[in-house]
Amino acid sequence: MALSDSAVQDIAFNALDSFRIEIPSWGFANTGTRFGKFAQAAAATTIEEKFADAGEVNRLTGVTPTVALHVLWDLPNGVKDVPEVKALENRFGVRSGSINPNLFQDQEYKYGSLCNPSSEIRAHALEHMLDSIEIAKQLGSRDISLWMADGSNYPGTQSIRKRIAWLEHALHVSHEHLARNQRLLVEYKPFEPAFYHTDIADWGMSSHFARMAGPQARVLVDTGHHYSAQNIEQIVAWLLHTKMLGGFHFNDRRYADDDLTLGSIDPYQIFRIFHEIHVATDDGLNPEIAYMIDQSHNLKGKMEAMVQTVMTAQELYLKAALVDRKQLAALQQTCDLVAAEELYRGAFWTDVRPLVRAWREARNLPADPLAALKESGYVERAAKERGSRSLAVSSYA
Ligand code: PSV
Ligand code: MN
Repeated sequence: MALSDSAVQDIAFNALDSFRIEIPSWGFANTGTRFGKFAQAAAATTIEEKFADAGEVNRLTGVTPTVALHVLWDLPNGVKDVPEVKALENRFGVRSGSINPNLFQDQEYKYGSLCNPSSEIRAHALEHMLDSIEIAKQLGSRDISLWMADGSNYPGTQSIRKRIAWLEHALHVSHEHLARNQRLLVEYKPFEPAFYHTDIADWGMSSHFARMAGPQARVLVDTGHHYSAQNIEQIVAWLLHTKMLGGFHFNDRRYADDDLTLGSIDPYQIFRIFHEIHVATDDGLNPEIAYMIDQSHNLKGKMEAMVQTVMTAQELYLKAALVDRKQLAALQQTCDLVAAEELYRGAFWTDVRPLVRAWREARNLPADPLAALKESGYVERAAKERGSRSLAVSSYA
């Protein structure tokens, strides 16, 4: 039996009320590929401008109350920068979200950070982890989100097992410094910048390191960090089952870690991930999941791309919420394959945009955030104010 319109609206409003997604400070700054950068006049050049942009995205969408910070890019002086960040939080109405240590850009990390064969370099990297945890504490941030570039490029040039042990140790020590409400999220990536072996290459390795670190550590799934054919929702189901799922970095990819807009290549993939989470929630697993965007756009306008991504995430989250999960479970039980698949696919093909629009109107938000961004003239104003700096900037931060 099909659900009534008001039942569908209830499901939709509940789902959208519960969905929040974090935006990355680095998504507002000029970035590029290793072949070059195309600077944008409206790109943020300071932490203040990044907070201004994040605040504007939150004003338009109402669902991005936190901004992920990258320590060296956003707090180059470490804890000393905390008061400035706090002032920006108050001024622009968005809080600091996950704190991302940066263990990949210093020259000394050429052969690794927490997995470097040099004990001094490992100690220095660990110190940065502890500083990042302290920054998170002072900012009231729950999550310290770790991604490392560590790995090697040629067979036989590093001891893979020694590096495992060094990393186990470093993460365990880091975990000991967490406050009780804090978490350590361990992100994996199969390759890039290392092209032979990466020290945390997949979800199994991340799960292992998180377990060795301690009970407040979890796995972070970046949707761009998988080989092409990998079944990401199965990984998510496993992480839910083993209670190790901590968060996501959302983006889309066609080939590797392409940083394309979420859902631009394979929206069905994200729908399937969200479905696993809705089922696990029904089953009482109560996963604590940090949804975050990890995209930095080179060609699209940064503000437009961020708003578009948030809207896409809401649409896909809602589509997955519309699956009649009771009926689906019955069809799975009787192995009614075609009916089960049609039910599942049917939710995916539902045009949920009118529902999201109705929800925004009911919550006093702009019905069409992209149109509202355009009408506001925010990007043009930013381009005028920032142009002389942003067009001269050629660094990532
Ligand atoms: C690495 O590719 C990554 O996904 C990590 O999350 C970094 O923090 C982020 O990208 C930097 O852009
Ligand atoms: Mn990431």
